[in-house]
Amino acid sequence: MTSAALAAPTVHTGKTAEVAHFIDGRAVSSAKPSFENRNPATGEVVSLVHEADAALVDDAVQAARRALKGPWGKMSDQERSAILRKVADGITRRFDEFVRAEVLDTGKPVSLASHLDIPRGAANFNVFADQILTASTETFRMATPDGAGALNYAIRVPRGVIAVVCPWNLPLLLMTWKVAPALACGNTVVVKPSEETPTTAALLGQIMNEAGIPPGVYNVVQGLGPNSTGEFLTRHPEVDGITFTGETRTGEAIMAAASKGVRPVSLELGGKNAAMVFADCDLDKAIEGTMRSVFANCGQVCLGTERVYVERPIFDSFVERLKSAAQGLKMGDPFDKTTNLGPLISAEHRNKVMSYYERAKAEGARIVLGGGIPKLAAPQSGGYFIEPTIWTGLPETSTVVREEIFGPCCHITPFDSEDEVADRVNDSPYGLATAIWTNNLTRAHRLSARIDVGIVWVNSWFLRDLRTPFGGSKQSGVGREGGVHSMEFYTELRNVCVKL
Ligand code: NAD
Ligand code: 6OD
Repeated sequence: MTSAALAAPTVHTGKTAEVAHFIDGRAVSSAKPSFENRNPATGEVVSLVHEADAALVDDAVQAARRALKGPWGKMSDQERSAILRKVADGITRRFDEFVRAEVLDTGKPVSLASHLDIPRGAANFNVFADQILTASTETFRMATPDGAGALNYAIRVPRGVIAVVCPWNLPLLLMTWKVAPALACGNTVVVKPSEETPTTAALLGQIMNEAGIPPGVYNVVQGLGPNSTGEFLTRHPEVDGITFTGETRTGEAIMAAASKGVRPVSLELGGKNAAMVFADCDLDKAIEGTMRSVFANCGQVCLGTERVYVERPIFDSFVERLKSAAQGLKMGDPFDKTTNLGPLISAEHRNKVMSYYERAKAEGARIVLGGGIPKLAAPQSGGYFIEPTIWTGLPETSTVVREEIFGPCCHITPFDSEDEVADRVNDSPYGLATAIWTNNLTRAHRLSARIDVGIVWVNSWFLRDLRTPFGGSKQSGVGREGGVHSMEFYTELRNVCVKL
């Protein structure tokens, strides 16, 4: 294993760029890059990515351990908070570079990357720079038999080295959603970005250095999951906690890895989210919100809607209006500002989504729209585009109504009563999010308490104050992150009792 410093992970230099690891404050290479990173919008190779073996993962974990004992471990909350603000400023300063890297890695429209992914990457650091300054713990003055009493209070201490394992759908946003609170609380991190989207995590290493984050506090190891970097990291005995976002089955593997040594986990997993559209809703707003929740990021959003339940009196008009709006989506070059539907992340993922499209046909769905692969001009003809698709007519037991597809598609079912729709929505192994479209706010409150999910939106979607708890119930996850809830995961509470 060589550990030579590489040129900073470059994006689009003419010759194929290499994406490296970032360990102890510098870019580090493996002996050679081991896999290609393709632009999903064209299928062309964007970069060659290095893969960390067990020894390199150990280097990163040891760097993170050393950094806990260095200046980072001695800094006040105020000092860390100020540095995190510089990280946010650094992302904003190099905004275009981050946007370009994210668009090349994911194929997502530039409008989405520049309005959501990259601004949220910066915002996550500012939010937790604020949060750490208001974190508090309880203190009790207690009575003792001798009358002198005792002072019993709690302090928060960093958990230690945190492994951060990330998916590909919102790479910078979801990674910083974990890295920012972990660092705010005084931990050090080793990040394992998705093999599909390695670049922005590497680029963030440069920002960390510029902002004054000491070497070893933020480390990145590139590679695959099982029998590779992800598994080496999550099984590493000197990792003190694991935070993961990704598929439920991977979450199970990570939970099993964490059981060795009894390490805590925070898991943000899959979903099969529903929308409930009542006849008394503002239909224009329900169509606009459902369009976003089904098709944003080409349906590759864990919070996205794949099951739509519409009250029978407005069922036909809702289906027609959603179809007509979806026909207006524009696929093509993601760097074109008018493109609003990008490709899926990979050929493999498109095969998976296509298998559900075929399954829907076989199960007897009525195909309202789409169902196939579009014909686009070069170079997008080489990309992993798929048609936006709407189905009706399937029973609740069918595969496409039960399983997470993670593509630009939904099934629409009519319903006749609040009880019926609540039971249907709850009949899922997942419990991440739901959207309720109604002007009857009493009903909205009633249903919000009844639907077994982590997040309920009423007449909105994806809207949220970042101080509130985020996470899922059932197979959609374990734990909550956001605001003070992140503090709960990224710190240990230590009880101190002082006899007076
Ligand atoms: P994934 O589970 O396949 O991969 C996520 C990460 O885990 C990758 O970095 C991968 O390399 C790594 N990994 C895979 N197997 C591993 C193992 N055995 N040990 C350690 N690491 C391993 O998920 P994905 O395909 O990247 O993302 C899509 C999924 O993520 C969807 O199911 C989606 O619903 C879910 N997701 C959930 C949320 C949420 O907040 N609940 C957010 C985004 C995505
Ligand atoms: O907004 C967030 O903080 C968040 N975790 C979003 C998750 C989106 C899933 O794809």
